[in-house]
Formats: sequence, structure tokens, C-alpha cells
Amino acid sequence: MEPRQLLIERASALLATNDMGPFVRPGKELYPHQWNWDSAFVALGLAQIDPERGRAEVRSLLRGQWSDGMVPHIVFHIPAPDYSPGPELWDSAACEQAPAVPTSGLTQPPVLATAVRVLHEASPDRSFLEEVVPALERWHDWLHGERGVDSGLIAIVHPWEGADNSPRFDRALARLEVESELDFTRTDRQEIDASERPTDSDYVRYLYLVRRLQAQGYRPTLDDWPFVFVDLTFNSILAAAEVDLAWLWGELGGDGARASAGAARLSEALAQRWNEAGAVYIEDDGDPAAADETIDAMFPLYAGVPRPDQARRLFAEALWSPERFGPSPEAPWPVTSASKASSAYDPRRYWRGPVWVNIKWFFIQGLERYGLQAEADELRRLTLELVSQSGFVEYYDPRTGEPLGVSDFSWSAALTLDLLMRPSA
Ligand code: 2M8
Repeated sequence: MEPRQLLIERASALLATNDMGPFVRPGKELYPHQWNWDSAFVALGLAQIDPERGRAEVRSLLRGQWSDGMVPHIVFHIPAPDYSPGPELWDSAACEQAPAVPTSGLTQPPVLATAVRVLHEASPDRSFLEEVVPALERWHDWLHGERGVDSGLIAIVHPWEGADNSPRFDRALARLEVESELDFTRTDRQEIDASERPTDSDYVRYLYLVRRLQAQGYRPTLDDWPFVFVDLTFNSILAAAEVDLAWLWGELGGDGARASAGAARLSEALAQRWNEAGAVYIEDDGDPAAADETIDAMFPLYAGVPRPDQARRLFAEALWSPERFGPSPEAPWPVTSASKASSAYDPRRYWRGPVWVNIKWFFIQGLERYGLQAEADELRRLTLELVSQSGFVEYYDPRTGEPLGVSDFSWSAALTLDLLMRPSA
């Protein structure tokens, strides 16, 4: 493995290369704009090396906040004609609540409050909190109000609000009645091999949903929207972020009562999804004997939802199981984004099998919450070994560690900085 200092220098240099001024782009090849959770991960990493730049990243993302509270999944600060779908597809200017800067009309997993907490722990700045905490509060409140379902959890309305082509969305997407031809030029495939990206059949559905959403000002009624998915990953990230938001309110002398209640409600609802036989959590659209089991089934670990005995079982029987997500002789790099036992498992295709640095990071945090320190340390070691061997890329083949997708990928570098430098709690 590369020496720690060298990895820190390489990761820092990558973030500097991807720094576009107002924001750090996810990567040069495919992603020239500001993405929501990418920027949260970037701010988390910058907290360790340049907190002021980290705070600027957060401010810049929040410039895209809609007046109803939504923080969009992409903010188009600068023109980049080679990227599609760009601002012309979304046409956010036609929506009353949209900000002056063009944005998409969807949101993404709310990691931002967690990033702001890490920034504040690294470099306390009360006036920054006064500026951004109310905005985070409005976003979280919007998620519960606009996207809440009966169980107390919240729903996503497009795969781009989660892990795009994850097998967990297959059944819901298959139910859509769409035209069969893609009437859109995919810029992604000009740069990345088709075998590593979502298929045309996925893209037809993504575009179909965006156009229908646009006709409704991006505010669908959940009762009659054809893609309402209660994503356990999104909900677990929100549950953890609510705890962090309540903590931030505490720093400001407030009680963060809404955020604490939100965290408790989400945790209780997630706990109901525990499946004793599988030692994982099940989705609405899921089936415990899952042909399409993905990391989603384990995400409540990140939010501290399982009882300690359940957390240990989840680790031993799922996260580290050679047949499911853990290291095995033929695929030694954990954590696969889909279970190796799933018929949908495809070790090179994006969210359908490859391993991702952000996913490893979430599970390291989860294991540490439970004091499963040796397990967390082993996952951390394998993560650092992988980036050391294969670079800071978008995702990796679990069989060989081969770099896949976009090279020089910001969140892989930023989270490496966090793993190497943030003092443990
Ligand atoms: C990917 O999403 C974009 C569309 O928003 C794409 O597929 O081109 C996802 O991995 C998403 O989670 C990520 O935020 C984005 C930028 O890294 O890329």
C-alpha cells in the first residue's frame, strides 16, 4: 500500500484539479456540473485539508436550493454543452420555486448535514452554521412533507435520486409503459464503455420520468406517480443526517426538536423492515429471497438502526458473506453493490455489482457505531488498498480491483481523505 502521506497528497491534488471555482466537479470525463451528494462527500474530505474551501462547497450547492426547500441533484453553475441531459432538458426556469441558477428538478441522498457536522468538528465556525443550518432544516422538512409515505419513511420518485441502475429498481421500472426508442444522444457512452453504464432501456425510462415530472413542475402527487420507491439507502442517510442536524442545532443553542423526531421516526420505521431469515432489511418492492438483493438491504446499519445482535448478524451473514457482498476467492474486494447471489449481479456495470468508495465509507461508519472496530478496520484497510492500487476512480471490479467508470473521481479522493485523516470519535 502507498504511504499515508502520498495518498493524502494524491487525493488533495485530485480535488484541486476538479475544482471549477464555484464547485468541485465529480469528474472530468462525465460530470462537469455540481452534484448534490458528490459535493457533500467533497466537503467532508475538504474538512480535513481546507475547511474554508469545504464551506464554500456547501454554500455553492445551497445556491441551488428551491424556495420550497428542495436541494436539487444537479446545479448547473457554468455552461458545459457537451453534457446531456443538461439544463435545457430540466428547464427549471419554468418552475416558480426554482432559484436563479439552473438546476435539475430532483433531489439526492441528503449527506449534506453530515458533511456540515464534520466540517464544524474539524473547524468550528458559528456564523457558517447560522447561515446553512436553517437551509438544511428546510430541505429535510421538505423531504418529510413532500415525500413522506404512511410508514413514516420517505419515497424517491426517480432512479437518479438514488443509485441509478441498481437492480432494486428493475421491477418498478419494468412496469412503466414507455416508447421503445431512445430519442436522445447519450454523452456518457462517448467517454465510458457501454458495458460499464446503464442500458438504453434504462435511459428511455429515466427520460420518460423526467419529461412527465417536468409537466408537473417536478412535484408529482405520490398517489398517482408511477415510480414511488421507498429506498432504504436514502432513508438511512436521512435518518443519520437528522441526528447530525439536531446536533448542529445544539451547537447554535437550539433543541433541533423536529430533526430529532424525524430521526426517531425514520429509525423506528426502518427497524420494522428487519428480516430475520435474511439478516438484512427488506424493501416494499422487495422479496426476502431476493433475486435482486442490493446494498440497500444493509443500509440501516449506517443509521444505527439494528440492535447490536442484529448488526453482528448483518455483518457476518450479508456484508461479509462471500456469497453475498463480502470478500470471496473469485471476488476479493468488498462491498459489491449487488449481491453476488443475485441474478442481476454484473461486476462491471455501475451500481449492479462494482464496488464504490462511498458505499464502503458508509459501512465503515456503521460498523464503528456498533463498536465493531476490527471489522471496520478491515474494511477501511481494504478500501485504502484498493484506491492505492487502482486510483481514485468512480467504481471498481470486485474480482480484480480494475478501475471502472470515470477516472479522477472526486468523492473517492475526498472520502479517502476522511478515512485517513479524521480523528475517530
Ligand atoms: C451518477 O448519476 C448521473 C446522473 O445524475 C449519471 O448517471 O450520469 C450517479 O452515480 C450519481 O449518484 C452521482 O451523483 C452522479 C455524479 O457522480 O453520477
